[in-house]
Amino acid sequence: MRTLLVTGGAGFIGSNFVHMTRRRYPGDHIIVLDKLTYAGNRANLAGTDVEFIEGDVCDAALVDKLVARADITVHFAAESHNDNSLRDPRPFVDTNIVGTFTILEAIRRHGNRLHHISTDEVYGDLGLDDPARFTEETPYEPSSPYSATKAGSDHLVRAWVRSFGIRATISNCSNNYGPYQHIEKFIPRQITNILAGQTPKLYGTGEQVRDWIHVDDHNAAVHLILERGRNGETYNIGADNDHVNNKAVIELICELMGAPGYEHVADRPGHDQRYAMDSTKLRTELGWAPEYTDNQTGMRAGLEQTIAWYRDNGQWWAPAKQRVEQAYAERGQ
Ligand code: NAD
Ligand code: TDX
Repeated sequence: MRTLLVTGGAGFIGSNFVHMTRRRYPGDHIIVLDKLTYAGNRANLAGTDVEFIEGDVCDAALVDKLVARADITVHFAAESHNDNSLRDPRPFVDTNIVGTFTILEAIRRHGNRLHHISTDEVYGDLGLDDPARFTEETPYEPSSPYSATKAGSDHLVRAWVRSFGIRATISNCSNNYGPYQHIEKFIPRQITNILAGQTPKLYGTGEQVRDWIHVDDHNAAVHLILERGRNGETYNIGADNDHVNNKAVIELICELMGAPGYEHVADRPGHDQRYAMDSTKLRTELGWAPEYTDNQTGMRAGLEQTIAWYRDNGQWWAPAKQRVEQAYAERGQ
Protein backbone atom coordinates (compact mmCIF):
# COMPACT_ATOMS: atom_id res chain seq x y z
CA MET A 1 0.00 0.00 0.00
CA ARG A 2 1.32 3.41 -1.01
CA THR A 3 0.54 6.85 0.31
CA LEU A 4 0.24 9.32 -2.57
CA LEU A 5 0.20 13.08 -2.09
CA VAL A 6 -1.64 14.59 -5.06
CA THR A 7 -1.28 18.37 -5.32
CA GLY A 8 -3.97 20.09 -7.40
CA GLY A 9 -6.12 16.98 -7.04
CA ALA A 10 -9.36 18.99 -7.14
CA GLY A 11 -8.58 20.33 -10.62
CA PHE A 12 -9.23 18.77 -14.01
CA ILE A 13 -6.36 16.32 -14.57
CA GLY A 14 -5.61 15.79 -10.87
CA SER A 15 -9.18 14.74 -10.03
CA ASN A 16 -9.27 12.36 -12.99
CA PHE A 17 -5.96 10.98 -11.68
CA VAL A 18 -7.52 10.41 -8.26
CA HIS A 19 -10.52 8.59 -9.78
CA MET A 20 -8.24 6.39 -11.90
CA THR A 21 -6.01 5.63 -8.91
CA ARG A 22 -9.04 4.62 -6.86
CA ARG A 23 -10.17 2.24 -9.65
CA ARG A 24 -6.77 0.71 -10.27
CA TYR A 25 -5.11 0.81 -6.85
CA PRO A 26 -7.90 0.62 -4.26
CA GLY A 27 -5.39 0.03 -1.45
CA ASP A 28 -3.51 3.32 -1.93
CA HIS A 29 -4.00 6.08 0.62
CA ILE A 30 -4.53 9.37 -1.24
CA ILE A 31 -3.92 12.79 0.29
CA VAL A 32 -5.06 15.71 -1.87
CA LEU A 33 -3.58 19.15 -1.26
CA ASP A 34 -5.50 21.82 -3.16
CA LYS A 35 -6.03 25.55 -2.66
CA LEU A 36 -9.47 25.42 -4.30
CA THR A 37 -8.84 28.37 -6.57
CA TYR A 38 -11.50 29.21 -9.15
CA ALA A 39 -10.24 26.08 -11.04
CA GLY A 40 -10.49 23.66 -8.13
CA ASN A 41 -13.74 22.06 -7.07
CA ARG A 42 -14.20 19.76 -4.08
CA ALA A 43 -17.14 18.16 -5.93
CA ASN A 44 -14.67 16.74 -8.48
CA LEU A 45 -13.65 14.24 -5.79
CA ALA A 46 -17.17 13.25 -4.73
CA GLY A 47 -17.41 9.54 -4.06
CA THR A 48 -13.70 9.13 -3.31
CA ASP A 49 -12.38 8.57 0.19
CA VAL A 50 -9.38 10.87 -0.15
CA GLU A 51 -7.91 12.78 2.76
CA PHE A 52 -8.57 16.31 1.53
CA ILE A 53 -6.43 19.22 2.73
CA GLU A 54 -7.35 22.71 1.59
CA GLY A 55 -4.09 24.61 1.37
CA ASP A 56 -1.42 26.26 -0.73
CA VAL A 57 1.62 24.50 -2.25
CA CYS A 58 3.57 27.65 -1.30
CA ASP A 59 2.88 27.00 2.41
CA ALA A 60 6.23 25.46 3.37
CA ALA A 61 5.19 24.17 6.82
CA LEU A 62 2.06 22.46 5.49
CA VAL A 63 3.85 21.01 2.46
CA ASP A 64 6.66 19.68 4.64
CA LYS A 65 4.20 17.89 6.92
CA LEU A 66 2.33 16.28 4.01
CA VAL A 67 5.37 15.34 1.91
CA ALA A 68 6.85 13.65 5.00
CA ARG A 69 3.87 11.24 5.03
CA ALA A 70 3.87 10.42 1.29
CA ASP A 71 5.79 7.70 -0.53
CA ILE A 72 5.25 9.63 -3.75
CA THR A 73 4.16 13.21 -4.39
CA VAL A 74 2.44 13.74 -7.73
CA HIS A 75 2.54 17.48 -8.39
CA PHE A 76 -0.35 18.68 -10.58
CA ALA A 77 -1.08 21.99 -8.81
CA ALA A 78 -0.62 24.95 -11.12
CA GLU A 79 -2.22 27.99 -12.59
CA SER A 80 -3.00 26.46 -15.97
CA HIS A 81 -4.74 28.86 -18.37
CA ASN A 82 -2.72 30.81 -20.94
CA ASP A 83 -5.35 33.54 -21.40
CA ASN A 84 -5.35 34.25 -17.64
CA SER A 85 -1.56 34.46 -17.62
CA LEU A 86 -1.72 37.21 -20.22
CA ARG A 87 -4.06 39.22 -17.99
CA ASP A 88 -2.33 38.63 -14.63
CA PRO A 89 0.92 36.62 -14.57
CA ARG A 90 1.57 36.98 -10.81
CA PRO A 91 -0.29 33.87 -9.55
CA PHE A 92 1.53 31.83 -12.21
CA VAL A 93 4.91 32.84 -10.81
CA ASP A 94 3.74 32.15 -7.26
CA THR A 95 2.12 28.76 -7.74
CA ASN A 96 4.07 27.32 -10.64
CA ILE A 97 7.55 28.45 -9.63
CA VAL A 98 7.50 29.16 -5.88
CA GLY A 99 5.04 26.28 -5.31
CA THR A 100 7.28 23.80 -7.12
CA PHE A 101 10.31 25.12 -5.23
CA THR A 102 8.44 24.58 -1.95
CA ILE A 103 7.62 20.97 -2.90
CA LEU A 104 11.23 20.35 -3.96
CA GLU A 105 12.64 21.59 -0.66
CA ALA A 106 10.32 19.24 1.24
CA ILE A 107 11.28 16.33 -1.03
CA ARG A 108 14.95 17.18 -0.42
CA ARG A 109 14.45 17.03 3.34
CA HIS A 110 12.47 13.78 3.39
CA GLY A 111 14.12 11.84 0.54
CA ASN A 112 10.88 10.46 -0.91
CA ARG A 113 9.81 10.48 -4.56
CA LEU A 114 8.39 13.28 -6.72
CA HIS A 115 6.62 13.12 -10.06
CA HIS A 116 6.26 16.56 -11.65
CA ILE A 117 3.46 17.16 -14.16
CA SER A 118 4.39 19.50 -16.99
CA THR A 119 3.34 20.49 -20.48
CA ASP A 120 4.38 20.45 -24.13
CA GLU A 121 4.23 24.25 -24.12
CA VAL A 122 7.67 24.50 -22.49
CA TYR A 123 9.16 23.70 -25.93
CA GLY A 124 7.51 26.74 -27.55
CA ASP A 125 5.67 26.20 -30.82
CA LEU A 126 6.29 24.83 -34.32
CA GLY A 127 5.36 26.46 -37.62
CA LEU A 128 2.12 25.21 -39.16
CA ASP A 129 4.06 23.64 -42.04
CA ASP A 130 6.81 22.22 -39.84
CA PRO A 131 6.44 18.42 -39.60
CA ALA A 132 8.80 18.21 -36.60
CA ARG A 133 7.70 16.97 -33.19
CA PHE A 134 9.00 17.88 -29.74
CA THR A 135 11.30 15.28 -28.19
CA GLU A 136 12.70 15.24 -24.65
CA GLU A 137 15.85 16.85 -26.11
CA THR A 138 14.09 19.82 -27.76
CA PRO A 139 15.41 23.07 -26.22
CA TYR A 140 12.97 25.01 -24.06
CA GLU A 141 11.48 28.14 -25.70
CA PRO A 142 8.26 29.01 -23.87
CA SER A 143 6.05 31.79 -25.28
CA SER A 144 3.53 32.84 -22.62
CA PRO A 145 3.81 33.68 -18.92
CA TYR A 146 2.07 30.35 -18.24
CA SER A 147 4.50 28.25 -20.27
CA ALA A 148 7.51 30.25 -19.01
CA THR A 149 6.58 29.45 -15.40
CA LYS A 150 6.06 25.76 -16.25
CA ALA A 151 9.47 25.76 -17.96
CA GLY A 152 10.96 27.35 -14.84
CA SER A 153 9.41 24.66 -12.66
CA ASP A 154 10.89 21.89 -14.86
CA HIS A 155 14.34 23.50 -14.64
CA LEU A 156 14.05 23.60 -10.85
CA VAL A 157 13.19 19.88 -10.71
CA ARG A 158 16.18 18.97 -12.91
CA ALA A 159 18.50 21.18 -10.84
CA TRP A 160 17.33 19.54 -7.59
CA VAL A 161 17.94 16.08 -9.13
CA ARG A 162 21.44 17.01 -10.21
CA SER A 163 22.53 19.21 -7.32
CA PHE A 164 20.82 17.50 -4.40
CA GLY A 165 20.22 13.98 -5.71
CA ILE A 166 16.47 14.02 -5.10
CA ARG A 167 14.39 11.24 -6.66
CA ALA A 168 12.15 12.74 -9.34
CA THR A 169 10.63 12.19 -12.76
CA ILE A 170 8.93 14.69 -15.10
CA SER A 171 6.26 14.22 -17.74
CA ASN A 172 5.37 16.77 -20.42
CA CYS A 173 1.95 16.18 -21.92
CA SER A 174 0.02 17.76 -24.76
CA ASN A 175 -3.50 19.32 -24.55
CA ASN A 176 -5.92 17.23 -22.47
CA TYR A 177 -9.68 16.99 -22.78
CA GLY A 178 -12.31 15.02 -20.86
CA PRO A 179 -14.70 15.28 -17.87
CA TYR A 180 -14.14 17.92 -15.13
CA GLN A 181 -12.19 20.31 -17.38
CA HIS A 182 -12.86 23.94 -16.49
CA ILE A 183 -15.17 25.65 -18.98
CA GLU A 184 -12.63 28.42 -19.64
CA LYS A 185 -10.70 25.90 -21.81
CA PHE A 186 -11.33 25.43 -25.53
CA ILE A 187 -13.26 22.15 -25.74
CA PRO A 188 -15.54 22.45 -22.67
CA ARG A 189 -16.16 26.11 -23.51
CA GLN A 190 -17.57 25.15 -26.89
CA ILE A 191 -19.58 22.19 -25.57
CA THR A 192 -21.16 24.31 -22.83
CA ASN A 193 -21.76 27.21 -25.25
CA ILE A 194 -23.85 24.88 -27.38
CA LEU A 195 -25.64 23.40 -24.34
CA ALA A 196 -26.38 26.96 -23.11
CA GLY A 197 -27.73 28.04 -26.51
CA GLN A 198 -24.70 30.24 -27.30
CA THR A 199 -22.47 30.20 -30.38
CA PRO A 200 -19.08 28.41 -30.16
CA LYS A 201 -16.07 30.75 -30.38
CA LEU A 202 -12.99 30.11 -32.51
CA TYR A 203 -9.91 32.33 -31.98
CA GLY A 204 -8.67 33.88 -35.24
CA THR A 205 -8.60 31.55 -38.21
CA GLY A 206 -8.48 28.36 -36.13
CA GLU A 207 -5.51 26.97 -38.05
CA GLN A 208 -3.59 26.32 -34.83
CA VAL A 209 -2.84 22.70 -34.02
CA ARG A 210 -3.01 21.10 -30.57
CA ASP A 211 -1.97 17.47 -30.09
CA TRP A 212 -5.16 16.48 -28.21
CA ILE A 213 -5.12 13.59 -25.75
CA HIS A 214 -7.87 12.18 -23.54
CA VAL A 215 -7.15 12.82 -19.85
CA ASP A 216 -7.31 9.08 -19.02
CA ASP A 217 -4.58 8.34 -21.57
CA HIS A 218 -2.44 11.02 -19.89
CA ASN A 219 -3.04 9.65 -16.40
CA ALA A 220 -2.41 6.06 -17.48
CA ALA A 221 1.00 7.23 -18.67
CA VAL A 222 1.64 8.94 -15.32
CA HIS A 223 0.87 5.69 -13.49
CA LEU A 224 3.31 3.80 -15.72
CA ILE A 225 6.01 6.36 -14.99
CA LEU A 226 5.33 6.04 -11.25
CA GLU A 227 5.76 2.29 -11.54
CA ARG A 228 8.58 1.96 -14.02
CA GLY A 229 9.96 5.37 -14.94
CA ARG A 230 13.69 5.83 -14.50
CA ASN A 231 14.81 8.30 -11.85
CA GLY A 232 15.75 11.73 -13.19
CA GLU A 233 14.15 11.11 -16.58
CA THR A 234 11.63 13.15 -18.55
CA TYR A 235 8.87 11.47 -20.61
CA ASN A 236 6.86 13.21 -23.33
CA ILE A 237 3.19 12.17 -23.52
CA GLY A 238 1.15 12.62 -26.71
CA ALA A 239 -1.40 10.65 -28.73
CA ASP A 240 -0.27 11.57 -32.27
CA ASN A 241 -3.18 13.95 -32.97
CA ASP A 242 -0.88 16.67 -34.26
CA HIS A 243 -2.71 16.94 -37.58
CA VAL A 244 -6.00 18.20 -36.08
CA ASN A 245 -6.44 22.00 -36.03
CA ASN A 246 -8.83 24.02 -33.84
CA LYS A 247 -11.21 24.53 -36.76
CA ALA A 248 -11.51 20.77 -37.26
CA VAL A 249 -12.15 20.27 -33.52
CA ILE A 250 -14.89 22.91 -33.34
CA GLU A 251 -16.50 21.51 -36.50
CA LEU A 252 -16.48 18.00 -35.02
CA ILE A 253 -18.07 19.28 -31.78
CA CYS A 254 -20.76 21.09 -33.81
CA GLU A 255 -21.39 17.94 -35.85
CA LEU A 256 -21.62 15.68 -32.78
CA MET A 257 -23.97 18.09 -31.01
CA GLY A 258 -26.04 19.08 -34.04
CA ALA A 259 -25.09 22.77 -33.72
CA PRO A 260 -25.49 25.01 -36.76
CA GLY A 261 -22.04 26.66 -36.66
CA TYR A 262 -19.52 28.82 -34.81
CA GLU A 263 -18.13 32.36 -34.93
CA HIS A 264 -14.59 33.70 -35.26
CA VAL A 265 -13.49 35.95 -32.37
CA ALA A 266 -10.35 37.96 -31.52
CA ASP A 267 -7.18 35.89 -31.64
CA ARG A 268 -4.98 35.23 -28.59
CA PRO A 269 -1.94 37.57 -28.51
CA GLY A 270 1.26 35.61 -29.21
CA HIS A 271 -0.87 32.54 -30.06
CA ASP A 272 1.30 29.40 -30.30
CA GLN A 273 0.79 27.84 -33.72
CA ARG A 274 1.44 24.14 -33.49
CA TYR A 275 2.28 21.63 -30.76
CA ALA A 276 3.31 18.07 -31.63
CA MET A 277 4.71 15.53 -29.20
CA ASP A 278 7.06 12.66 -29.97
CA SER A 279 6.19 10.06 -27.31
CA THR A 280 8.49 7.32 -28.66
CA LYS A 281 10.45 7.09 -25.40
CA LEU A 282 7.32 6.49 -23.31
CA ARG A 283 5.97 3.96 -25.82
CA THR A 284 9.17 1.95 -26.30
CA GLU A 285 10.59 2.14 -22.77
CA LEU A 286 7.40 1.78 -20.76
CA GLY A 287 5.02 0.20 -23.29
CA TRP A 288 2.41 2.98 -23.13
CA ALA A 289 -0.19 3.43 -25.88
CA PRO A 290 -3.29 5.64 -25.90
CA GLU A 291 -6.73 4.02 -25.88
CA TYR A 292 -8.58 6.89 -27.58
CA THR A 293 -7.28 6.47 -31.14
CA ASP A 294 -10.25 6.26 -33.53
CA ASN A 295 -10.59 7.54 -37.12
CA GLN A 296 -8.85 10.49 -38.72
CA THR A 297 -9.22 12.94 -35.82
CA GLY A 298 -8.48 10.41 -33.07
CA MET A 299 -11.05 12.24 -30.95
CA ARG A 300 -14.55 11.17 -31.93
CA ALA A 301 -15.11 8.59 -29.17
CA GLY A 302 -13.40 10.75 -26.54
CA LEU A 303 -15.42 13.82 -27.53
CA GLU A 304 -18.68 11.87 -27.49
CA GLN A 305 -17.93 10.71 -23.94
CA THR A 306 -16.91 14.25 -22.92
CA ILE A 307 -20.01 15.85 -24.46
CA ALA A 308 -22.22 13.32 -22.65
CA TRP A 309 -20.52 14.18 -19.35
CA TYR A 310 -21.16 17.94 -19.73
CA ARG A 311 -24.74 17.23 -20.85
CA ASP A 312 -25.31 15.13 -17.70
CA ASN A 313 -23.56 17.51 -15.33
CA GLY A 314 -25.10 20.92 -15.96
CA GLN A 315 -25.13 21.68 -12.24
CA TRP A 316 -21.32 21.33 -12.23
CA TRP A 317 -20.62 23.98 -14.89
CA ALA A 318 -23.69 26.23 -15.11
CA PRO A 319 -22.88 28.40 -12.04
CA ALA A 320 -19.56 29.54 -13.62
CA LYS A 321 -20.76 29.98 -17.19
CA GLN A 322 -21.92 33.60 -17.10
CA ARG A 323 -18.79 34.84 -15.31
CA VAL A 324 -16.44 33.02 -17.70
CA GLU A 325 -18.23 34.31 -20.80
CA GLN A 326 -18.37 37.85 -19.38
CA ALA A 327 -14.57 37.84 -18.93
CA TYR A 328 -14.09 36.60 -22.51
CA ALA A 329 -16.58 39.14 -23.89
CA GLU A 330 -14.59 41.97 -22.28
CA ARG A 331 -11.62 40.87 -24.42
CA GLY A 332 -13.62 40.48 -27.62
CA GLN A 333 -13.44 36.71 -27.34
P1 NAD B 1 -6.59 23.05 -13.46
O1 NAD B 1 -6.44 24.52 -13.56
O2 NAD B 1 -7.85 22.41 -13.88
O3 NAD B 1 -6.34 22.57 -11.95
C1 NAD B 1 -5.33 23.09 -11.16
C2 NAD B 1 -5.61 22.72 -9.69
O4 NAD B 1 -4.54 23.23 -8.88
C3 NAD B 1 -6.90 23.33 -9.14
O5 NAD B 1 -7.63 22.37 -8.39
C4 NAD B 1 -6.42 24.47 -8.23
O6 NAD B 1 -7.31 24.74 -7.16
C5 NAD B 1 -5.10 23.91 -7.76
N1 NAD B 1 -4.16 24.96 -7.36
C6 NAD B 1 -3.86 26.11 -8.02
N2 NAD B 1 -2.97 26.83 -7.33
C7 NAD B 1 -2.69 26.13 -6.19
C8 NAD B 1 -1.85 26.35 -5.08
N3 NAD B 1 -1.10 27.47 -4.98
N4 NAD B 1 -1.80 25.42 -4.11
C9 NAD B 1 -2.54 24.29 -4.19
N5 NAD B 1 -3.39 24.04 -5.22
C10 NAD B 1 -3.45 24.94 -6.20
O7 NAD B 1 -5.34 22.45 -14.24
P2 NAD B 1 -5.19 21.10 -15.09
O8 NAD B 1 -5.59 21.37 -16.48
O9 NAD B 1 -5.79 20.00 -14.33
O10 NAD B 1 -3.61 20.95 -15.07
C11 NAD B 1 -2.96 20.18 -14.06
C12 NAD B 1 -1.47 20.13 -14.36
O11 NAD B 1 -1.26 19.57 -15.63
C13 NAD B 1 -0.80 21.51 -14.41
O12 NAD B 1 0.47 21.40 -13.83
C14 NAD B 1 -0.69 21.81 -15.89
O13 NAD B 1 0.39 22.66 -16.15
C15 NAD B 1 -0.47 20.42 -16.44
N6 NAD B 1 -0.88 20.19 -17.84
C16 NAD B 1 -2.15 20.50 -18.24
C17 NAD B 1 -2.55 20.20 -19.54
C18 NAD B 1 -3.94 20.50 -20.03
O14 NAD B 1 -4.23 20.33 -21.20
N7 NAD B 1 -4.87 20.92 -19.18
C19 NAD B 1 -1.64 19.62 -20.43
C20 NAD B 1 -0.34 19.31 -19.99
C21 NAD B 1 0.01 19.60 -18.68
O1 TDX C 1 -12.62 29.86 -26.81
C1 TDX C 1 -11.53 29.47 -27.26
N1 TDX C 1 -11.37 29.41 -28.62
C2 TDX C 1 -10.21 28.99 -29.20
O2 TDX C 1 -10.11 28.94 -30.44
C3 TDX C 1 -10.44 29.05 -26.42
C4 TDX C 1 -10.59 29.11 -24.91
C5 TDX C 1 -9.28 28.61 -27.02
N2 TDX C 1 -9.15 28.58 -28.36
C6 TDX C 1 -7.91 28.04 -28.97
C7 TDX C 1 -6.61 28.52 -28.37
C8 TDX C 1 -5.71 27.31 -28.53
O3 TDX C 1 -5.13 27.31 -29.83
O4 TDX C 1 -7.95 26.63 -28.71
C9 TDX C 1 -6.65 26.13 -28.43
C10 TDX C 1 -6.65 25.48 -27.06
O5 TDX C 1 -6.80 26.50 -26.09
P1 TDX C 1 -6.78 26.20 -24.51
O6 TDX C 1 -7.84 25.22 -24.19
O7 TDX C 1 -6.79 27.50 -23.81
O8 TDX C 1 -5.40 25.43 -24.34
P2 TDX C 1 -3.86 25.84 -24.62
O9 TDX C 1 -3.64 27.31 -24.51
O10 TDX C 1 -3.43 25.14 -25.86
O11 TDX C 1 -3.16 25.17 -23.30
C11 TDX C 1 -3.61 23.87 -22.81
O12 TDX C 1 -2.72 22.84 -23.18
C12 TDX C 1 -1.46 22.80 -22.57
C13 TDX C 1 -3.80 23.89 -21.30
O13 TDX C 1 -4.68 24.95 -20.93
C14 TDX C 1 -2.48 24.05 -20.60
O14 TDX C 1 -2.65 23.97 -19.19
C15 TDX C 1 -1.57 22.92 -21.05
O15 TDX C 1 -0.29 23.08 -20.50
